[in-house]
Amino acid sequence: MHMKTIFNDGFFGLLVVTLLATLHIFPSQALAESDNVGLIAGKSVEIPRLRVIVETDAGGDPDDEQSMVRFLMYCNEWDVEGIICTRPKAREKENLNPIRTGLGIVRHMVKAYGECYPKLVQHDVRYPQPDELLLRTVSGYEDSDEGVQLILDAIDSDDPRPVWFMNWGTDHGSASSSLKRALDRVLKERGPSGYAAFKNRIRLSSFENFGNHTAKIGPPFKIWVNTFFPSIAFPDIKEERWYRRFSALTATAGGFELKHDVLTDHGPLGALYPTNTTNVQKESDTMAFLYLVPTGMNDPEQPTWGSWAGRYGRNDKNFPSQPYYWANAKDTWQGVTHRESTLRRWAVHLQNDFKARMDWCVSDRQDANHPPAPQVSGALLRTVASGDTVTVDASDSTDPDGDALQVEWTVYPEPGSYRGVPPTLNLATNSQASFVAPRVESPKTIHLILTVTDDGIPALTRYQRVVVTVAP
Ligand SMILES: [Ca+2]
Ligand SMILES: [Ca+2]
Repeated sequence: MHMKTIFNDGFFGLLVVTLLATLHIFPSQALAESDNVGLIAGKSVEIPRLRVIVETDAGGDPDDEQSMVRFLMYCNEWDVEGIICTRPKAREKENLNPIRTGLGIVRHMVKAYGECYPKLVQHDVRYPQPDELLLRTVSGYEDSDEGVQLILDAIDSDDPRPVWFMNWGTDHGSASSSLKRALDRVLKERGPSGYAAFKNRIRLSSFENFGNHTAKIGPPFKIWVNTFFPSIAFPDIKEERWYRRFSALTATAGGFELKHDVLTDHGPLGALYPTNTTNVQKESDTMAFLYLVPTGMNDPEQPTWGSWAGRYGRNDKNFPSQPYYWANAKDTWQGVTHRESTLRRWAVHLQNDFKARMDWCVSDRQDANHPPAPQVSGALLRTVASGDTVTVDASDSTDPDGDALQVEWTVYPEPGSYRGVPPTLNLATNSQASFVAPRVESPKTIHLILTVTDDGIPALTRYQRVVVTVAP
């Protein structure tokens, strides 16, 4: 049977989009569940804002403070339910912050964010009020209940969205994770079914600090993306833990220069970025939230799709039957097949984006750059038959500053299930591309990435992803 994209536009597209938005389902979830190809289509589906909680042992390795500067620059992208600080006393010698408690250090940073806020809201009205953020910045010390209570309140709320939890390590001298404590309490007070209902509302982009709750006490977390490990996935890179690669892959990408772009003339928050870490711009914890930045290309429910924190595969070694992921995936990019290619390919984009946000701290709207808005005509999820010509068109893409746009369509072979030679894209114009769907024996997916970069300073990039399911 000759199948075409069924609902790539119009009423049904709208209907599906509305449904997805109402149910807070990511388009990819619908895709994953639709083995009956052809029933699902989405068009410019906006990913619902994620609810997030950060748990940091700031006051130890100063790299938490580095990551916190960047995190606060992105807090317009999510609903930040809370920031939990687990270290009661800053570590002597290693941490040189004049403030000597973890909570004090982070609250001071949130206040610096507050000083930037009048400028930041000019660039995005979704930046949260500093006072609100300050109220949600709490202690997770062992003798405090605030962190545990914050987690209980967020997860027990009647908001239908799950909560993405990020533990940024609980290094020696830090209290144990408030999420671990919350789960202990819920299990004790609500029994196994109450515990399961609670746990099912949690998603993890996180370090592992949850004791028996990680794997021994069921159910498993719905999804855990470990942006920190593994360290020994590949013999050729030996003990290099994934979190240690962030600095190496991004520190100077696109000409990024810490002193020029963050530390000086970019307001009080950038000035708090510590420089006394083992690796320059270490930011070990940054990938936990970069994984969640909605760029148009990623979907947090799909670790194998790739993100600004790289691409992730199942951790079958340690958790063979659980939906737990780590950084063991490889991409081939610019001729290099390596795990690092999964992040290196986006490094310039993500550093330019950070740069622009630091500019927002001190600039009026008209004096800074803002990312473009890629727009694909037709469905983002399509089903076609072998031999069909698939056409994708991005000519409706825009830029809020009126910048000229560079538009690029590429096949991203690794996330797709089609394992033959990737199809060649025929480029009709800069914005329009087409390919002939290859022969398949069973339904296979091919991922196309639309990359749109403006010509502002710094140049900013956003994406869209079209997933084409090819039926025999
Ligand atoms: Ca940490
Ligand atoms: Ca722009």
